[in-house]
Amino acid sequence: MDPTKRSSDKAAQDIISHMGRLGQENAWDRLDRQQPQCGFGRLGVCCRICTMGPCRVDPFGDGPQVGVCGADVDTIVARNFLRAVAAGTSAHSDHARSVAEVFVAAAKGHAPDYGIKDPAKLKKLADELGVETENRTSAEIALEVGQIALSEFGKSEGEQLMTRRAPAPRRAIWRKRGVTPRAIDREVVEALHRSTMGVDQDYGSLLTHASRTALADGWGGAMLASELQDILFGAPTPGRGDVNLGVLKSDEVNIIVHGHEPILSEMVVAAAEDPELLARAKRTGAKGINVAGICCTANELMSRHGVPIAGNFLCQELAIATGAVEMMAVDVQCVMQGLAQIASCYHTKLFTTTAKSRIPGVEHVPMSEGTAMKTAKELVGRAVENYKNRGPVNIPPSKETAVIGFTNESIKYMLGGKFRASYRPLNDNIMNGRIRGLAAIVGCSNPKVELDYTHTTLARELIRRDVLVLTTGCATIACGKQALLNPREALELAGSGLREVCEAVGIAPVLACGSCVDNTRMLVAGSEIVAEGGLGEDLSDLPLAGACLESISEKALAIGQYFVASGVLVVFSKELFPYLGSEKVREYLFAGIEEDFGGRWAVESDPVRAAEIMLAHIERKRDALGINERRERKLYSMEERRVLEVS
Ligand code: NFS
Ligand code: SF4
Repeated sequence: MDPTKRSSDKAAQDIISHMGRLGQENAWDRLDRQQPQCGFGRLGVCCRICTMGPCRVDPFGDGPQVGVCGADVDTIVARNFLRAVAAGTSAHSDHARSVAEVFVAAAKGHAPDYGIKDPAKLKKLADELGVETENRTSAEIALEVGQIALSEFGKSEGEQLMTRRAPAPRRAIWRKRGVTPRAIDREVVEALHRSTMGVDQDYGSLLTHASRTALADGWGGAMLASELQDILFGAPTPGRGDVNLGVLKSDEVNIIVHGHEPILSEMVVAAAEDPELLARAKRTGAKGINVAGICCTANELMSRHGVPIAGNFLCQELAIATGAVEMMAVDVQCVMQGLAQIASCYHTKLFTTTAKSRIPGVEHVPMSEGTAMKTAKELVGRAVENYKNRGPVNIPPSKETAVIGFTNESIKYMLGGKFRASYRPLNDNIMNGRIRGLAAIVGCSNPKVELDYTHTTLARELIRRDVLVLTTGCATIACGKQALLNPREALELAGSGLREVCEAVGIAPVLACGSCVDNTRMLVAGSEIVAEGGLGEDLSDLPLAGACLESISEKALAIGQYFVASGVLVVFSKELFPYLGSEKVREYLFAGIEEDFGGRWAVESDPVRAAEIMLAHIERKRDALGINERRERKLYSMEERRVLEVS
């Protein structure tokens, strides 16, 4: 076990070694014990949808080529792909539904601890949804907005309302292909229905429905989650915070909130400021109460409150193994069951908090909107009480300062100022070539890949070549740990054109845009960049590409698919894309789909080569836009250039 092969980050290496010395198991060890992993599963060629199976198709030709029902390899792989997209969509969207429920409860006055923190954003969303705002209170507007949002999940007719934000040519493509998403739940249910035994057995139509399902996520559930969270908890604005395990404090009560829904974590942060609890903490000998986040909850909290980030997905067990965590409260998604095991090796109290997500042997403290603050105080109180049980601690010293909290609105504001907030300066600088294009680096951390290595290498490679990087999810945290979200340090690595623009407007070349549901901020930003003019008519015209090279989750696949169906090139690691067993599915996802939607998938595990693929795509888009000409005529003198710049 060589910790430098497991993580490119020093703090994680330290704790991995520490756990190794103590014989404590983590995700990397469990991955080792799973070797060799099933080759059929890795290619997506096995099916256990019905009890005539499980069936598997021999990808090398000697064995069976169809399942008992006669399903061929294309059907089997396409069904697996569709089911994963549907599961990912269900996760983001069920998260959105919880937020919408709290939103409605808050509007009705049934959730006294929550309120409308961003009335301006509420009004804007209300206008978009056709909700009357004149002479009405925020609560009245919010109630109607919340009810419309809730009906987006199960309405019996009509299309997803947020798709109206997409450029008109994009909406026309969706209509032509029959993939404009209807009710979110309906698309997920239809995905399960189509992919059950004996229904849709055409890989092409299965994959088309994967687009529709994913669009119900990106332009439906996930987008609503971001919108409603911003209104309830306040839209993020860029601010500073610290990232990495070094944010844990040796002399304070450390609380970690982990998961995805800010419903829980917002309250824990507020409860940790309670004077009575702080006094109790002091009485136990602690200097204070320190709350830190893991996974997407961390992104949500830092971008709204500057709460420090302890780490991304693979750091959840490591954080506990520092011995310094009094309490970890989890809600939904990306919470490893292995936490229960490692928590039992330390004094750490682990709590599940939502009815949807329980772990055997872990105490459940249900969080409900009506009594949220009371429950949060109880949780913080339990952490404070637990401080006295702490044994020796081993907190790695590493942490980096990050600027985080970029949104569609705040990027425009940074670019143009309060009164002229606009994408114009960005479009102009893409057109004049100082910025070559935009890249999204998103997603998870996977023990099959050296922790944080591909996200950060890709980010460095892209900014060096004058591509402005937008990042979300665990990739954001990876960038944060390696100082790429620190404008001063990251600008040193940026190409001269990008650097000049970033310095002029005061932003880093890597912009942290929030959690995974906030990928939808990029769709909105892209649509507004198109509307600003000069860079084509559709999202697929933009010099823009996305990558997720450390993906673990079905959610990442749903995100990838809605980017592709929105016209964007998306690169995943080859090893982490278990749908390569069918030649026809490969041909469609890597090429054919581009004719349908203007976007496509690519697989590449090496981050430098992935950057090349993205750059080639960006330059092709620039060529098609006709904005590369000026750069090619290199014979202008400085004077002539100045004249050109002014004209
Ligand atoms: Ni996204 Fe957030 Fe991280 Fe991956 Fe999991 S936390 S929703 S799925 S692992 S980025
Ligand atoms: Fe096998 Fe077909 Fe059943 Fe899948 S659906 S398990 S391929 S018989």
